[in-house]
Amino acid sequence: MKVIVTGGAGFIGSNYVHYLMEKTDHSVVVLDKLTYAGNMASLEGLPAERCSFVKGDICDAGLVDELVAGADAVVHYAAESHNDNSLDDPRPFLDTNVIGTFTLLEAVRRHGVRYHHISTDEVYGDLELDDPERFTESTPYNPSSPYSSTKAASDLLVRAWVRSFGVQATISNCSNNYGPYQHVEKFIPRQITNVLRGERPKLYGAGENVRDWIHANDHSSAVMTILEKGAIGETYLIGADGEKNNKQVVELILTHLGQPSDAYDHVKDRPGHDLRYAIDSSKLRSELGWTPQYADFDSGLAATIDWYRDNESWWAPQKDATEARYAAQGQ
Ligand code: NAD
Ligand code: TDX
Repeated sequence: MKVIVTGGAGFIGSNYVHYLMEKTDHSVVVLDKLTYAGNMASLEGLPAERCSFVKGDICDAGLVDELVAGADAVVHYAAESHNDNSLDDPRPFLDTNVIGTFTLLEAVRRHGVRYHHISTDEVYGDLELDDPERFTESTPYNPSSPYSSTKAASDLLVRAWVRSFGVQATISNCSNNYGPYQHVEKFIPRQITNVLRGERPKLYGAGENVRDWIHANDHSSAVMTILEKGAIGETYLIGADGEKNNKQVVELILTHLGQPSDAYDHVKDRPGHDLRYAIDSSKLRSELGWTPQYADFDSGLAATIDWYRDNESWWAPQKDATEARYAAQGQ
């Protein structure tokens, strides 16, 4: 197959491109605008005969039409992805996450191309800490932030294009990813690189918010499984039973890096901060036979810490500007 991967120079998209190169014989065209979040260094070393790169915007209907016409499938990762940025300036989230998805849907509709839509568990809102139910495919949508509301909007567009126009699409909603190539603005890389630089980790509020962590490689294998075996029109939740509160994650990072586990600072909380996300991925496991390989968060985290220690040249160019933005927000 020839697969277009939008956002393939970003964190999860680049992990997926590496995964496809290693595990399949598909060829890939990466379509990426190279915003602040895109990094060509994340695609270094891939075989040029199977993996090409197009710099462009998913809102550019002419370019998207031309590329989709020659493809067998589109896997759509490109997005504005950071909640804190969406609170500061929502507009790019509307453009890329909503209009960009619309543009891709129109192209796959015209050319009859298979489409997989990458989304997030944040579309379901948040849970209480002691809520016995986790998110499932039938949990009502209840997004909190400009980011998650635009992702929710994009999911609903996909559902409408399946029903109204017969587009051959599937959707996945995944929990929080960690692993190599994640931008230092995000929680885990921010704290690892702070400690590597001799700075203290920064916890929003009390640090009791819970995220359900999955290694990006397991996200990739789940998406590959859905692309191969998923039923058209269906939504699949992806998660690896990795619930931890933020304080626990920071303590683990500090311990792995040989620091006292309480050597962190509490900083100003995120407005509207979602309390807890938790995924029930039974449907994906029972219907499509998927299982995560990184069942143990602590060893996946240790490998991720090693990657950031060994790849300072990848993250150092973004670190100062990212921290300056956080400092301006009191975080
Ligand atoms: P990221 O911010 O690291 O990467 C996004 C990529 O999209 C970048 O390479 C950027 O240059 C590109 N891009 C942005 N706007 C574009 C545009 N208009 N046209 C073309 N390219 C554009 O994001 P990520 O964390 O890798 O997330 C990828 C996808 O996975 C997103 O759809 C996100 O909603 C979803 N997701 C992320 C997580 C997570 O934990 N990070 C969890 C679940 C779902
Ligand atoms: O410095 C920090 N300190 C801190 O305590 C940062 C950057 C974050 N946090 C907290 C906020 C969250 O509770 O850590 C948690 C994780 O924060 P983010 O990395 O910003 O992720 P989150 O807001 O949970 O969203 C992520 O998962 C779902 C991705 O960024 C989204 O793209 C995805 O949809």
